[in-house]
Amino acid sequence: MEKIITEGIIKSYMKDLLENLEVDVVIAGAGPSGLVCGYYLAKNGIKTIIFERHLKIGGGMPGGGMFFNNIIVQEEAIEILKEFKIGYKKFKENYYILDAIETISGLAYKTIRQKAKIFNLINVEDVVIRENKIDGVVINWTSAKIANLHVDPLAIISKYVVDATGHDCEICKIVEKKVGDIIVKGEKSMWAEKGEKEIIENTKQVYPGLIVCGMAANAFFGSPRMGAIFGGMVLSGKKAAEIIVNSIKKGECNEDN
Ligand code: 48H
Repeated sequence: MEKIITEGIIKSYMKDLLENLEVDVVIAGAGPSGLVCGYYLAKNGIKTIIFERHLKIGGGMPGGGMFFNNIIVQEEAIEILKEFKIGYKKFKENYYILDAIETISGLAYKTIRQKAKIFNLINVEDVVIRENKIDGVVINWTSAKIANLHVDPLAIISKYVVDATGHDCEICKIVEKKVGDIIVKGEKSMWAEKGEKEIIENTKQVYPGLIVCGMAANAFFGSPRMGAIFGGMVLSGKKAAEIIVNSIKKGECNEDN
């Protein structure tokens, strides 16, 4: 039995990896915005994988606000949550209460069922660049990073990379540091209304082949944080997917990797 368990896990995982060496979209980060983005991409037939550096998926959502694991979502994002069949209760006009664990579980479940593959425990540590376009990501085991081991990484080729890494805006910072041409302004202090409004405008392509969404979008453009309200995160993930779907349909991406 032990041999069957080991063989099944290794063979199936290797198959998953080998099938995803070249994809349409790589998303860095399996928080709420990255999951929603992955769901809508996969729903539109775009081959999508998500790398999450942690053991668990969900980013900042399971923690709710200061460990109180409920979250607030505004009316305009409820349609998305209905699509994921996530429960919600009206709190006040325009504001709903959701269970943070149910919400993140629901987002992850439907995203995976839609066939956006999530690889956890893998850190995106760099990008692949060709001329003036991001053409994929450079990955390594999170454990190698934690152990500070000098182990060379591997690369995954993609038409688009989505930075859904949250407050740290990590992929954009890598591009800022190594490629230049972009500047990460850094997130500002809390102002929920402004942060939630600007996150939608901030969700866009910031460098050829690189889209930023979720909290990373506000960090990139110097917009405020907003606390444990998540309407903006899911709307931003959906918008990032729409940008990519439209662009791929128009044939705007570089096909000759
Ligand atoms: C692989 C990585 C890497 C990397 C990071 O933080 P998240 O939940 O991000 P969003 O934008 O989907 O949601 C933000 C929200 O959770 C939040 O923090 C809010 C609303 N804050 C408001 C406030 O005022 O504080 O998820 C990002 C995910 C995490 O799971 C990271 O582990 C992961 O990205 N990640 N994965 N490679 N280089 N960097």
